[in-house]
Amino acid sequence: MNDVLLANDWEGRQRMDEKYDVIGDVHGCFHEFKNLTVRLGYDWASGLPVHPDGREIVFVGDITDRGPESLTMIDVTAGLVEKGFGRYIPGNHCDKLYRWMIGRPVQVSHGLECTVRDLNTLPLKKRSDIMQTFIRLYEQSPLYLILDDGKLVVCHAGIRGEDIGRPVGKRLRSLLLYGDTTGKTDAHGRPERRDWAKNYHGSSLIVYGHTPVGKPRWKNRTVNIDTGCVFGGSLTALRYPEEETVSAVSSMPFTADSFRSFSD
Ligand SMILES: [Mn+2]
Repeated sequence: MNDVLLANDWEGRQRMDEKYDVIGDVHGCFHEFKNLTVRLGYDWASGLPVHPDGREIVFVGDITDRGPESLTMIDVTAGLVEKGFGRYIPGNHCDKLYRWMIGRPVQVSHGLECTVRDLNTLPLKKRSDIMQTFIRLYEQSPLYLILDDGKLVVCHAGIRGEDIGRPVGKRLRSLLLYGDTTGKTDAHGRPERRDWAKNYHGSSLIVYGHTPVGKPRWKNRTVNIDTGCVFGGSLTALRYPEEETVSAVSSMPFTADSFRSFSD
């Protein structure tokens, strides 16, 4: 009898305990992604990172562009999602790559040219396979994730407390993919952004990326884990429910101008 109860309890706990490693913007930095997941205890023997404790990888988007191995990241991400070992939401780069793949007119710039170049070096069959894989991944992915009964929210660039749980309309879609932009540009010609995290007073932890910062930036119950791996910073994971960050140093050249600093 005790054994049965223990077994049920154990099964219940396996279902209830949601454990995630949320990964910041990878931008084709497969080498750093692999290093980081190994440090987090993932086993690559199957060709995909699998955790012995059933932890799941969650990507905040922007897995491709700029970096050296965007196509490998597409394969790995799609493989994890297909097998139920991981989750993914698209970032603005993913959205643009998708639109390019389905033949929409987009500017092949800001790192998309690297992914397109990599695709164009492949034999036609392989090129078509990877495009189908990415199109399928993108089309089946939500723009944000509500996990652990709402205690954890993952988005690419931003969300407001009152948006959580709401269907995604045009305004929310833009906030999720691009952040809270003013429509103006700053001295570097980059979109001027409002600090939405400053105005967030909810209790769910919001994990996001999109804006490269020197180290993970905590503000209220939000954390930006885009530590600019492709710009020579590091690739960061937020371990949940532990709420601790782990970063793997980047092998890419450091470009200080790519990082934002906040006055808080
Ligand atoms: Mn982004």
